[in-house]
Amino acid sequence: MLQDKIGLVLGVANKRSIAWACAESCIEHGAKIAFTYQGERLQRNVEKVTADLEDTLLIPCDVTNQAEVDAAFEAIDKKYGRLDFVIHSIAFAPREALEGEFVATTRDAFLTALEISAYSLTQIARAAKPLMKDGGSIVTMSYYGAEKVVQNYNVMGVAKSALESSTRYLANDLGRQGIRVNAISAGPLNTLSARGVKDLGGFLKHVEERSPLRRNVEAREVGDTALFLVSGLSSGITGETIYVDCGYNIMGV
Ligand code: 1JT
Repeated sequence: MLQDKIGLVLGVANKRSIAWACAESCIEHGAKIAFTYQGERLQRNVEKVTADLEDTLLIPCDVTNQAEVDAAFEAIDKKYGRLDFVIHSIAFAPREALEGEFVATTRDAFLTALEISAYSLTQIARAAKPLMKDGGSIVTMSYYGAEKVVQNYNVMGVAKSALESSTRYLANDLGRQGIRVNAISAGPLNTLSARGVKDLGGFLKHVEERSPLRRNVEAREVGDTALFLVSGLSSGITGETIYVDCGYNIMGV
């Protein structure tokens, strides 16, 4: 399905990462993928996870450093000369901001969360645009807290709202170039990022009891949806947020 396609995946921290599940699904269907990482600690992890892949490219890319972002896309241009899809799976907020009351959010925590978790999509889309010569597909990761209040999700909810809205504005701008932009709203997963979350276990159990499928989503299912969104199967879909959450979001009381 993705033979001869070149993709970029941002946000692999280890084998459990949503970004890695997305990469695996795309690789299984023939894509070649470049990966970015933030900092030396994650570099070693990404090297380990991708050790068996051929024709890959690992590039440092801290989105708060524009020079690094520019260099990353230059490296992709140099090696492949083009780009067909991007999977953006990065977010950050200071740990203290993801507990207690939202009203306590500091200016610093707010700006950091919005910069890394929302603005980075626009930054990456702008850099990817000239490389997407035959059109392309950009996919980002959101969460239900963008739309409804989820205890403790706090400033990340505000950042994900901005991310979903950015997805629509980018889809409008880039549509005339044949570039589609969509978000996946994934159910909660036990990833490295989620480790920091207070009572993640209780939270996963809640979803298991309430979601129509009576279970939590698997990373592989999010990966397969990303595969669908970067493939031609979804050629008529852009600006959308697709829930991959075992149906949790459709429930009222
Ligand atoms: C971040 C973190 C973004 C955890 C995230 C996230 N998007 C979803 N999760 C999992 C999660 C987090 C909370 C939650 C439910 C799910 C941590 C690092 C920063 C970025 O609340 C019930 C807080």
